[in-house]
Amino acid sequence: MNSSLTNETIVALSTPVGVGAIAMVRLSGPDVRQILSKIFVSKSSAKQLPKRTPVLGNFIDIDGEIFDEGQVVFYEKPNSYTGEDLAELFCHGSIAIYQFLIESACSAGARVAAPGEFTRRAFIEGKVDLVQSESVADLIASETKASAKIALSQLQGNLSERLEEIWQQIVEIGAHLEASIDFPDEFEPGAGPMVQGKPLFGEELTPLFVNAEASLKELEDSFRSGRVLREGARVAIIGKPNAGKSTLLNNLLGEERSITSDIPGTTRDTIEEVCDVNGIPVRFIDTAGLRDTQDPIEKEGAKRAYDAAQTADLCLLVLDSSKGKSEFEWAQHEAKKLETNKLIVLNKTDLVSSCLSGELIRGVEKVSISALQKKGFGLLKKSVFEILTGESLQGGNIMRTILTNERHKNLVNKARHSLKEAFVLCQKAYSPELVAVHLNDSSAAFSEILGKSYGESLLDKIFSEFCIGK
Ligand SMILES: Nc1nc2c(ncn2[C@@H]2O[C@H](COP(=O)(O)OP(=O)(O)OP(=O)(O)O)[C@@H](O)[C@H]2O)c(=O)[nH]1
Ligand SMILES: [Mg+2]
Repeated sequence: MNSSLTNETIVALSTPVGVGAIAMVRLSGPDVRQILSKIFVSKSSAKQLPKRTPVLGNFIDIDGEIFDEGQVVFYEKPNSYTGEDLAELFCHGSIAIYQFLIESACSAGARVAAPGEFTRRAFIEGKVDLVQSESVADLIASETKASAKIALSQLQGNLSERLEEIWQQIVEIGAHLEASIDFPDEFEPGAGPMVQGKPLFGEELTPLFVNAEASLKELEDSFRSGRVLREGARVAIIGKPNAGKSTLLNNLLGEERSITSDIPGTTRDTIEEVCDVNGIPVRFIDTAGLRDTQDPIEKEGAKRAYDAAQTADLCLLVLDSSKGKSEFEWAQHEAKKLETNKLIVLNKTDLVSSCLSGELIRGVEKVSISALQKKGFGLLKKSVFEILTGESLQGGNIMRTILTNERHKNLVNKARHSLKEAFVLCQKAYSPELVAVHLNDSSAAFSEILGKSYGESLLDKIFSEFCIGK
C-alpha cells in the first residue's frame, strides 16, 4: 500500500465484529464532512457539526431512508487520532446496521480501510512515531495488566524518549568527529572549531562511547523481561511422586485442575494451565512424579516431564520437606541435569518444625510453602516473577523503560555493534571519516526504529499485523 494515498477517506468498524449494544464505525480523511452530510442527519439546529461533541441524529442510506438512530463525534484535523478530519459514528450494535453504515459511507465516497490504516495515517501525519504505532497493536493484544502498562508507556512515548536520548549521545560523538573532518587543518585535540563547547577526538571521546554503549546494552538486556511481559512464560513443575506438584498447580489456579491423592504416581501425563503471576501470563506444567520405574507408562510420563523441564523458562523443583535428606539429595542430583532456570520449592512445611536454612543448591533460590494450607504463595509468585523477568517487583511495578518488540531489539543490537566498531577504530586512531561511517550506521538504526526513515515495505509489514479499524 502506498502511504501517499491519504487523499482517500477511509471507513471501518472499530469495535469487535459481532453483536453488541453499540458499535463504532470510524471515518478518516479529507471528505469526512462531505460524507457525513450524506449519511447523517443531525437532530440539532446547528448548521455545522461541532468539534469533539457528541451529536444525536439519524443514519440514512444514499436514498435518504433512515436505518438507525445514533451519535457522531467529529474531530477536525490536526486534532484527531489520525491527524486528519475524523469522525466516530456510534450506531446500534447489530451486524446488519454497522455493515449498512459502512456501505452507506462507501456509497458516499469512502473506501474500506486496510488493517492498521488509521494508525498508519497517524504515523504519516506525524502524530506518533513508529515505536508508538507498534505499541497500539501491543496494547490491544495485551492479556495482562503488566503487558498493558508497558504498551501504554510506549504509546505515551517513554521508550521513544529514551531512544532519542541515547541517539543524541551518538549524534554528539558524531559532531566532534565532523569537526575534525570539516576542518582538518585546524583540528587538534583540545583546539580547532568549537563543537558543543569543546572538540574531542581519540582518547577524549572514550567516556562518550562508553556511556552510549552502556545505555544501549542496558536497553538490549531489558528485552529478556520485555519478551516475558509481552508473551508470557512456561514454568515446569517437577519432583518425586507425592511431593505435592498437582496440589501446587491447583492452588495457583484456584481450581481442582489436576487429580491429587496420597498414592504416588497419580499424575501420569503433563497438564498445562495459564495463571497470572503479578501481571504476566505464566503457563504452569504439572508433570508426572520422577522415580526409577519399569512401568512403560510411567517411563513415558517421566520423559514428558523432562521434555517440559528442558524447554521451560523456569523449572520448579518441588520437594517434600518432611522427607528431609533424601529429597534434598534428589534435588541436587536433578539440578545438575537441568540447564533451565531453577527454583526450589520446599513443600509440606506444615509437617516440619523448622525449615531448611542456607543454600541447598549453589546459586538456586528456594521458597517454603504449604500447598495444602495455601501458605507461601505470595513469595512463590514473587520469586517466579523476578526470575522470569530479571526485574525486582517494587509494589507490583516495573520502573524502567524496557524493550518488548523483537524489531526494536535487533536494531538496538545493530546500533550497539556499529558503535562498538566505531569505538575500536577511534581507539586505533583510524581517520575520523572511517569512524564516522560506523557511527552513521549506528545512527541509522535509531532512525529505523523510530521510523524517521522507512520504506513502504516496512510499514506494510508492521501495519498488516493490525486489525482493520485500528
Ligand atoms: N501435609 C501436606 N500435604 C500435602 C501438601 N501438599 C500436598 N500434600 C498431599 O500430598 C499428597 C500428594 O499430593 P499431590 O499433589 O497429588 O502430589 P504430586 O506431586 O502431584 O504426586 P504425583 O502426581 O504422584 O507425582 C496428597 O495427599 C496431598 O494432599 C502440603 O503442603 N502439606
Ligand atoms: Mg500429581
